Amino acid sequence: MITVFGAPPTRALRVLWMLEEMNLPYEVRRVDFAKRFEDAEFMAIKPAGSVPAIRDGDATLNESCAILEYLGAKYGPTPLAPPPSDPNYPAYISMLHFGEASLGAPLNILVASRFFAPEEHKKNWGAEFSIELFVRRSAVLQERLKKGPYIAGGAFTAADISCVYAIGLSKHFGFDNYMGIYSVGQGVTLLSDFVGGKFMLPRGKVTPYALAGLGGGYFSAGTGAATSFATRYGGGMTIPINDSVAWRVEYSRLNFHLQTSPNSAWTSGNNFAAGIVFKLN
Ligand SMILES: N[C@@H](CCC(=O)N[C@@H](CS)C(=O)NCC(=O)O)C(=O)O
Repeated sequence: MITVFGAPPTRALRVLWMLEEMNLPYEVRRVDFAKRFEDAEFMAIKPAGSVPAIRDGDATLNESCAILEYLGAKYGPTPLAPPPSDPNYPAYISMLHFGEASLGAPLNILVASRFFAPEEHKKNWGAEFSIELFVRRSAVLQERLKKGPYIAGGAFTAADISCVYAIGLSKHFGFDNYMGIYSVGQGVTLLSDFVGGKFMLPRGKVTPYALAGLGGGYFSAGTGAATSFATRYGGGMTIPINDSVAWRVEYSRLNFHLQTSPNSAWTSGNNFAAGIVFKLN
């Protein structure tokens, strides 16, 4: 029995997808990401501390795309892993590795910078460059798909699994627009609009997310009006009811560049929202 260390939405998804396609028996050994360095069994297999890894009898392997190659070679033949004699083999083997080495790997720098780095390091040059790399390199996929229905020719292969995961990783980054009209008391009305980024990490049926955005606020009172620059950050969770309707709860902190006291040029507020969202397909 093959044991897979790690679970979706990590790169373990590539391995599980291949195992399912090949109809091979396996078990998933979850790795608690926050405590992985204390997980002796996992660290013995993957001293680098990243997922996925597999144990297959006495063999242990890591690197998601190497695992795909191993499964095809060991448990094939399978159309998912064409042999060197196949005319599509050169495209297959290069795109299998392209999906991680060229597409997936640079995104790790972006994820770490945007979500774990201290505030002053979030928009570092390296993180911005990794977006540029990803966009430029993903054009290779378009070229491949102009030539055939799949990444490496006429049939679905492990190269598709590899590249689709990388594209899916970029989908965790979304666009967020947030508009609101509020009565803030003492005859003041606030009209605000924020645009920004969103990082979504699906966990089973629930999708928690973090968000950050920039925007503007327009305050109007009986006596006059003021426009101000504003920032917004926070997080929330979406829980689907069906394919097009979901519950959403969200908290965000709004900061307006507006002097309301002699000591501060900023004024802030907390925003809690709960409701139903509709998806238009
Ligand atoms: N090239 C490796 C990358 C593995 C990787 O970066 N995994 C992520 C999760 S999808 C991870 O564990 N990151 C945390 C770390 O490296 O410490 C592979 O394809 O297996």
